[in-house]
Amino acid sequence: MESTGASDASVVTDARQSEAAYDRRRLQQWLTGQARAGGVARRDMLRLVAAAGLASTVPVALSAPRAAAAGPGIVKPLPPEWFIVHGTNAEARFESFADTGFTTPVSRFFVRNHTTTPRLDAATWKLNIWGDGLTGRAREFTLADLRRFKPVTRTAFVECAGNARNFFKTQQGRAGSGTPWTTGAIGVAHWRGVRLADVLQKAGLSRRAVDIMPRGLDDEYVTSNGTNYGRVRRPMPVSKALDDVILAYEMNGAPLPPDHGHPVRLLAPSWVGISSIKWLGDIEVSTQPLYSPWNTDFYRLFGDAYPPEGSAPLARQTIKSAFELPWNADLPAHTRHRLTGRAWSADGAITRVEVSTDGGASWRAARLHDRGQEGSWTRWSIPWKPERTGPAELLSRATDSTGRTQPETTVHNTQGYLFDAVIRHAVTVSG
Ligand SMILES: Nc1nc2c(c(=O)[nH]1)N[C@H]1C(S)=C(S)[C@@H](COP(=O)(O)O)O[C@H]1N2
Ligand SMILES: [Mo]
Repeated sequence: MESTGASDASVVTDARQSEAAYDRRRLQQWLTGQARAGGVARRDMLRLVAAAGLASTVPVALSAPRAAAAGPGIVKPLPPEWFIVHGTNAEARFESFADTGFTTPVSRFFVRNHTTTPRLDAATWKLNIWGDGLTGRAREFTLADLRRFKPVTRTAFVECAGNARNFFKTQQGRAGSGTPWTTGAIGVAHWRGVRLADVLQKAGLSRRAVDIMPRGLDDEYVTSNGTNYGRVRRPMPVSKALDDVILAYEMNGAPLPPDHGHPVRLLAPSWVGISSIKWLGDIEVSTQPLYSPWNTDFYRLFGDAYPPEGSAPLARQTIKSAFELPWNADLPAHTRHRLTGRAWSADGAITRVEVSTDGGASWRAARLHDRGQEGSWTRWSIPWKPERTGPAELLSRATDSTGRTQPETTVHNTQGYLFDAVIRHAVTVSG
């Protein structure tokens, strides 16, 4: 059935059925307003999620004990000059991008893992596509099968929805829950693979299909308080799936490395990072809207400015810019410095980056070094010769081809997603 090593097909089927039943129940609750996120109903819902993830419903091979992972459970080396480790995740030091080219080398690319990087064998891996949104039975594809489709390459960022979350706290005085990323939960790569649209067509996509739910083969996600959310999975509308999403098996010209989804991950250009499911194992195709904790509890905007059930599920990323400078970098006065950075938007090409070296009183246009493209980034630079010694703040402000400019502040949301405000980068000018 699957590539998980689960030998007992009936166990896998049981798990699927119970999960499908759970999702149907969850959908009914959602539709009847019982599953509002926030308040008591939400707590009930969390209990339900926990119940649905009980070990008895889980294929044995998936819950087999693993050797305790050393460190964060990431395979590649995480030298401190390139990475900041946050629990099971590794943030890239944005300043270290200064000596990289346009794309982010695999060795520098941030890792966001809910659990640990699984070691999967490409030779036995299979993708199972199933659900009532297919015209016929479930279909399996090996890596060799996928390679028979026409390959395509997309140059795109993967960026966590929580990238820059820490600035909600440090700039706006109100933190969001979750990993305190600064600006390094992003990387840009050339992703090569095949169009999901082509594979779905081959699998027999029904015209009645509305949602797909890709799911990873990594361990079930269990929070520190014991809530089991099951395996990482997040629904996506068929419209996006058929548009520009690929099943990627190469990153920057080499087979996808373990930490980034080996052997195959989804790559959903411009969308929040969670949409790009790593270690892809199966895709449910459904004629009804699908729900998982990753589009109900997580990856919506909650808070004062939003309805109790939260915003619509997050889709596109936002607009940002950042300096390739360490925080509190020391810059000698009376010297001409070349400040460099990158700017990106999910909505359009970056058309302008302005920099302020006087706390936002005056702005100068930076020079753009790349022809911008939505869902990717543009490098920029600007000279600066500071005269006054002491602490200073450097600001960068990007504008994209839709006319959107980074605002001064971002409306707060409890989980600290989609920070898009101008970042005030502290430096010290030394004498
Ligand atoms: N199976 C699986 N897919 C996943 C995740 C995960 O933990 N498990 N994390 C998601 C999140 S939240 C992000 S931001 C991106 C990070 O991709 P990267 O680790 O390749 O940088 O992967 C997404 N896909
Ligand atoms: Mo993420």
